Amino acid sequence: MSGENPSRSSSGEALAEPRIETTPSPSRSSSGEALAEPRIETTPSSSRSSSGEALAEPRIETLLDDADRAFRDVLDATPDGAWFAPGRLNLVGEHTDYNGGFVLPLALERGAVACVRRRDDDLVRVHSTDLGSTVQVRLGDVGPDAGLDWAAYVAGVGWAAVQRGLPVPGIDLTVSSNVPAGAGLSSSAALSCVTARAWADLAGWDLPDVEIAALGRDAENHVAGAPTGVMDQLASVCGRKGHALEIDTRSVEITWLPFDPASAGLALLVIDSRTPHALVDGAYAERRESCRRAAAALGVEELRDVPVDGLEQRLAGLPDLLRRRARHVVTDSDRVEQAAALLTSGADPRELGPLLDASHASMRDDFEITVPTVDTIQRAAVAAGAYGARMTGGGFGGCVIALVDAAAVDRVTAAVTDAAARAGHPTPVAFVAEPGDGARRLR
Ligand code: GAF
Repeated sequence: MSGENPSRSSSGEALAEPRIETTPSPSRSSSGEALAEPRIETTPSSSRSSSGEALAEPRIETLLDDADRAFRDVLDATPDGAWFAPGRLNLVGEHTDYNGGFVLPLALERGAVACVRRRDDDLVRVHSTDLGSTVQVRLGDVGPDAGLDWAAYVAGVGWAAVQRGLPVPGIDLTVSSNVPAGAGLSSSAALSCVTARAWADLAGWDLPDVEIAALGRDAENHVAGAPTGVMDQLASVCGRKGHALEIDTRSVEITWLPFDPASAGLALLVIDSRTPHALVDGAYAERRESCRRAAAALGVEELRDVPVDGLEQRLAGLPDLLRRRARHVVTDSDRVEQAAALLTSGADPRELGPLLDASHASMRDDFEITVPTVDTIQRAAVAAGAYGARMTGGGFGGCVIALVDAAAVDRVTAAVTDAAARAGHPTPVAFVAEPGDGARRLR
């Protein structure tokens, strides 16, 4: 794509900006995984088909090799370093983060690896090995409506830093990710946060982690046009191995709570329905607007301010749609507090199960963000013995998480695969998640 206003780089080279070149990579899916069906992965580092055949899944080292090779081959340069930022998985508390409520996400061990070099001009050159796409833009041309496509999540971080008055050098960046896109696992936060972490390190911005996350969120909200809340980027930057993060999204206070399903003989199974969603679609923004209208009608600043006690009575005067939207937000935020109390008390994590089921029902019936593919998987997982299961993420597709006995992973995976096939849905892909660390420099 060529813009109408050709400009010049500091080296005098003529640039038509932004410039987006896309070369299809036929052997890889958008998540970078080898395409082979059915894909049933039972551990984060190795995958298994339903017939037991091991399937290749790119590991961090492979992502690093890919990004490093592209840096030399496509950008014809040598990186200053390499960084990683994870995708996130939300245990409970959906669509509560833009209502000032509570969320309980964890950082995944999957994520985006970026090789990055600081430039001494104002050019931003980025390449995605997964998409086979290269984008080149001058910092001064980055902003809302810049038409940067996926590269808005990278270049937008520079724009967000400029808004804060930070000194912003240009960068070269190549990225490779193993977070499936549109699966509700925040592939976008992994991209914006790996960029923010790397840019901050190379430019010497001395910012606390929550500010690094805010740079990523501003890139997403203002340049990519995805009206997200604060959860995904905070989880990606502030995640800790073996912990879930209880986040008060109003104060942005984070409490790290030990969460280690494996030590209790459990597994957190993530089942991708392979029905992708897109946050820039109107439905997410529509839910935000409904919540704002419900809060206004209730005379509160945010739905966070509505107590869960006596909820039905408090909401009784609202039109049915707003009543159900508000009920979901208030009860799901309360489920986060209940889940956090369980984890804090050291209770058996199996006790989280009913909260997961209740959250799914609330998303399905009140917030209306589930779709038949995820409902089928959620039901099948519970019927096959999961302690609880729910869709995770923004909704309208994506992944279901199920808390299962470690020994039941294969059985539950087979049951959801079978249920999806019988309903004529895409073959799901499953893997076991463990809470990992947040964004960091790799070398
Ligand atoms: C998406 C958004 F990016 C988050 O901010 C959050 O609202 C989530 O959907 C729903 O809980 O991931």
